[in-house]
Amino acid sequence: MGLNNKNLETSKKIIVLGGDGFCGWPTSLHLSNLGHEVVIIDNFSRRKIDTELEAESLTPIQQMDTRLKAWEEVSGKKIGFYELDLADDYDQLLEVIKGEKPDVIVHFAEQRSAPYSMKSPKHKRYTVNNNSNATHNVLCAIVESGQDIHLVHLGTMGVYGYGTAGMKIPEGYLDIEVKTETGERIEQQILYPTNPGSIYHMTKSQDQLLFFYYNKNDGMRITDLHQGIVWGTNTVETKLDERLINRFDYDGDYGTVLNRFLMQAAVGYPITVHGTGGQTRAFIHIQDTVRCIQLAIENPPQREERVMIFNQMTETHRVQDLAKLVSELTEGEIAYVPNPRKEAAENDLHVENNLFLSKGLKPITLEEGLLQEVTDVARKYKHRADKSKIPATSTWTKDQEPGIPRDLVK
Ligand code: USQ
Repeated sequence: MGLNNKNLETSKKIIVLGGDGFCGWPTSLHLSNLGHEVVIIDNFSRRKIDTELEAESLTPIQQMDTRLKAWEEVSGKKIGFYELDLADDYDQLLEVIKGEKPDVIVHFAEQRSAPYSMKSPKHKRYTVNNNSNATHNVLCAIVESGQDIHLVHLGTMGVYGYGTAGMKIPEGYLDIEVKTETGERIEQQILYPTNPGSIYHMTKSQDQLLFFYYNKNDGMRITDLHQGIVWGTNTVETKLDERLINRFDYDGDYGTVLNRFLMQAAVGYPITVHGTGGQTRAFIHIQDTVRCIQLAIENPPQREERVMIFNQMTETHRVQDLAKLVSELTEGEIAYVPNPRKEAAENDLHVENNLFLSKGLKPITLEEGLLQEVTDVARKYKHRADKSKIPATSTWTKDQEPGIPRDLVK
């Protein structure tokens, strides 16, 4: 699979909010390659946070102008771009929606790191202000524009918490039975109760309520994707040209667990398991992320239909098993470090993901050789790594210790 020169008969105008980020950029390329007309809105907040943290993507990502020029050269397709802060620039956002008249808006534009959201009161407040205002402004502007736009939002598996009473986590809605005063039993479906584990996850839980309200009040068509932890870095489109390369975060705030383990092994740093490593989480490869967004766009809810919720994950793994897998693949050494987070030391996780499978998703799993590909990318760019940025130093409470390997504690 490579470049797609056909224009879809069902070509749509799609605005991608946060289209410069780790999921947003490859999604924008994928949708453009499919023949959709794509317009990105981004405020480069993620790049500004790189500067704040003095931690850069391991891969040399290019500036937006260069990215868009490269894509046009490679594919012959143009992607539009507006620099806007969605949390602040409401009037400009409304103007763009009125002018571009999108069929779909894909919303990635939120601060997405749990550790970053827990660093300090400033970071907590920034994450809440940014994420909640951005989501609300988008919803409000869609209603104000008077257009029938399908909103596809990137949510998180973390809204559910990671423990259940032995049941599979359903796709958004929980069947319940209530007993009335007369003893009658009535069945209902409610939004699965949220149990966020960080300020970041809390904002995504609050997003769910905003979607519920705007769907109920304005009949807005909304799909909320509860995504697991993304691993991998390349997609079909980002591999087409070095200038299209995607981000690879490895630092203690933005690096996610599997990519961190692969990168740590590649640069000769201990694989940092937080606590016992008994935490079980849901995972998805970045190539499946972009495919899921495509499937969500192709399968919109009807007007007046309730918010459609998909669990966007393909497999679950225990952190310690991932560490062992990476260690075997790379001969990397494992370090059990203090857990800087407040989370269950051990949990089981069973997740329903039939909706995407029924729409045609063929999951890419850890077995597919792509772990080696991530390792190769990490080795290729290891000269760009700053090892001092690897430990997770953001703690959930003041009395916790950072996740630094004991031998390396100064
Ligand atoms: N962990 C380690 N060692 C590390 C890094 C992490 O043991 O070096 C552990 C953490 O303590 C945690 C687990 O690995 O138990 C996952 O951590 P993570 O940083 O990979 O993922 P998380 O903070 O949950 O956040 C990421 C994305 C977020 C997304 C979420 C999906 O940054 O945007 O919403 O994954 S989910 O985890 O399903 O809620």
